Amino acid sequence: MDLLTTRLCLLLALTHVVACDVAPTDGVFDDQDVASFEDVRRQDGGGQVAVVDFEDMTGTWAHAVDLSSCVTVTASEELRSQTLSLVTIEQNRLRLTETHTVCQLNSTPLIGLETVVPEAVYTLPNPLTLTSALYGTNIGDNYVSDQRVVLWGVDLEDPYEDPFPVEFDADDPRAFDHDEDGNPGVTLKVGGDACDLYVAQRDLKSFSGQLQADGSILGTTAALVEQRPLGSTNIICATRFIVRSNQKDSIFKMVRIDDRGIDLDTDDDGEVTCDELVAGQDRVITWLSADRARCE
Ligand SMILES: [Ca+2]
Ligand SMILES: [Ca+2]
Repeated sequence: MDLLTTRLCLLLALTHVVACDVAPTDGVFDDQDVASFEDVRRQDGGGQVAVVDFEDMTGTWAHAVDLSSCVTVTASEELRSQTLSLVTIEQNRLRLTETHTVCQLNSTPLIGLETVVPEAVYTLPNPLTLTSALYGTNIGDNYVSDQRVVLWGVDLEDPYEDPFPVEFDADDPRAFDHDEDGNPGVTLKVGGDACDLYVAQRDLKSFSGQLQADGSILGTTAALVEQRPLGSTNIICATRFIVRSNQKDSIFKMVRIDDRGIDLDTDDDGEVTCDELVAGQDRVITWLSADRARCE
């Protein structure tokens, strides 16, 4: 196997997250005492929000997910998948209704190459709505969300409960050209121009954390990502890999970003946009670099 092929095979592992072993859970998160969270607290470029108030969270928030997975080929490597979303919250006592818009989606490179999810793909399912609950409104109280589901290139009657097809190809009536590029499913860019991979995917995540003194919510993410290849421009893209999710190093953070928060409305039009959030993301979270030590 030549070097490029080896690299591509490793890279393709990133796009075949078929066997994450952690199912989404409604359980209350109670263990943040791990190195990754200390890193985030220490490196966080954010500041104190204008108002720390968990009794009235209605407004605009940033939602950052820094998901860790472990890819084992010859050795175990960490992949971090980093999603930044804009969230509008409506609070009714201890219940929150959240509407999410994905603004940015990046993955850390593996051996210098990366898989790119085009903006035309990650902006497809917007907006996403889910509910979440507070177990109190004091610092240290818990926050737990329902599952957030994102479907790419597949039509399921019940996106949460229907089994994801095990055998699945481009002729399956449940598969469709979601990003309307003329190819089945959605198209991911692997290793620059080396390979276009067409996939169908279901991404289920739930979030849990604790209310922080700086007005943010910090916790972890449980993820179950199922993906099937529907075709590719290069035969080696058809190789299937298994990737293990790593919940203990998967971080979730929510920060208020309207004028009661860190105020990312830089043009003062009364609304925080995705562009303004992306420009100000260093004040929301410091994304971690991949570190194979987390996967040993
Ligand atoms: Ca397509
Ligand atoms: Ca604005």
